[in-house]
Amino acid sequence: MSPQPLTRRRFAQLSGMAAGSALLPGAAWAAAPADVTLEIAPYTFEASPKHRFRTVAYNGQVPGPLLRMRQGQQQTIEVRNLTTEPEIVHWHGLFLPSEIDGAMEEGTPMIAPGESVRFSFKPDPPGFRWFHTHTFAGNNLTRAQYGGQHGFLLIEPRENAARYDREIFLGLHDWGGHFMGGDDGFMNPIYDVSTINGKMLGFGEPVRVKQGERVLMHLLNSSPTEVHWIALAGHSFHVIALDGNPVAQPQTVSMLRLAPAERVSAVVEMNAPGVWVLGEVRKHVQAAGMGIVIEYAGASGKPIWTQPEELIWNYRQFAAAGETKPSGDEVVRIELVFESKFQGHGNEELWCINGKSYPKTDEPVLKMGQRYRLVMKNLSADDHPLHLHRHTFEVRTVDGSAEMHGLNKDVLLVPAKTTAEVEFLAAHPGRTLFHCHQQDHMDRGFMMVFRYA
Ligand SMILES: [Cu+2]
Repeated sequence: MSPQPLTRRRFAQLSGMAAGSALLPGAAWAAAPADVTLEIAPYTFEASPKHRFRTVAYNGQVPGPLLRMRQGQQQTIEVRNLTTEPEIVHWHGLFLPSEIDGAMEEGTPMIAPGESVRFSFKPDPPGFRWFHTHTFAGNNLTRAQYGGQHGFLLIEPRENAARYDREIFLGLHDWGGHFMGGDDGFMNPIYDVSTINGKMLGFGEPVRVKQGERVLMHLLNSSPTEVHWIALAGHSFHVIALDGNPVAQPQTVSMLRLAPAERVSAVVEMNAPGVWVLGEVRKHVQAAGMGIVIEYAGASGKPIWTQPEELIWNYRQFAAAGETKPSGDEVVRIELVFESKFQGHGNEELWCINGKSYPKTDEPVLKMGQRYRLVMKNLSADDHPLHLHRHTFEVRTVDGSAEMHGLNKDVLLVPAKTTAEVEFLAAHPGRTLFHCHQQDHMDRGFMMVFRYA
């Protein structure tokens, strides 16, 4: 079978589909080179000489390649699946049509083993995004998010206002998961090894800095299930963006909390010469490897860690100052209650939204141009990182707080026994997945799809 060569005219037609985006079999595109090629293939990486993991990765590296795109500038991406299982790539935090966003539940086709696909899109919105697989893992704690398919994506704004001397990307991940029964009878994944950029503390290259530099750090938690707390001994973080979106009030904080899929962008002023540890605040997680050495030019010696006494994080401080009026009738409320159903001792629980587990969950219908408020009531005993695909939402209340505005995200951690409310504008027609970003929870039904009228 010989595919039709792709003419420029045909390319233009396809590119015009679905709001500037297209998906078609790779063979038809052989003539034009892609801007980005992602090869999904088995890969063995070394977190330390004693900790090697057989996984699946992008382009033979963990994390995958750092992709930089310019806002609104057409990108052609080729994805080759060299594994023996169907795969899919989700572009987390982008406003993409459902057919290429990268979720089966939205109708994105999976990429068959051995198949290549090409698609093109105009990346938006600007900021720190990422890409990752969106498959099902179930009881196999090496597949889907448990593996190595994740990478950084920076969409450069048309104008870049941030002032910094150096930009670094740090990815947090956990490996070697196995299920462990808790006191409550539930099974939860726990991990042997935790890494930053694929290495355990002391086994990767240090981040080399100079005194007086302003380093812009982009942190991503790509962990399948774990929330992480990060500090840099001797330094503080000036947080300028959450989930890639500039915050209304940048704040200087001593530590960061990142739920699965969350991102933090922070400027660190390098004003304390020495050799330091940037790592997980909780001792047992840092001992499992989650740390990286920050080394000033000319400094030497053993990396220094100072143990903070408590875990501190507060979303609200990044929202706009002053009082915010609660929304009125112009906003349509969608009430969502999260609960688990016990499946018997030694089993994982089944997760429900309004009493139903995916694929039986409701499919609320959104009206283009309407603003919606998701009222997320978490009745369960777990914290959940909730993610809305293809849209950015504004955080309005967390844990009974006063109404706020100016905090725009695509993932929000809703703690156990609390309610959080977020608002979004229905501006991107197409099936839209909403789910808990904890892999074991989404695999156990914690998902629903919004449709557009
Ligand atoms: Cu969850």
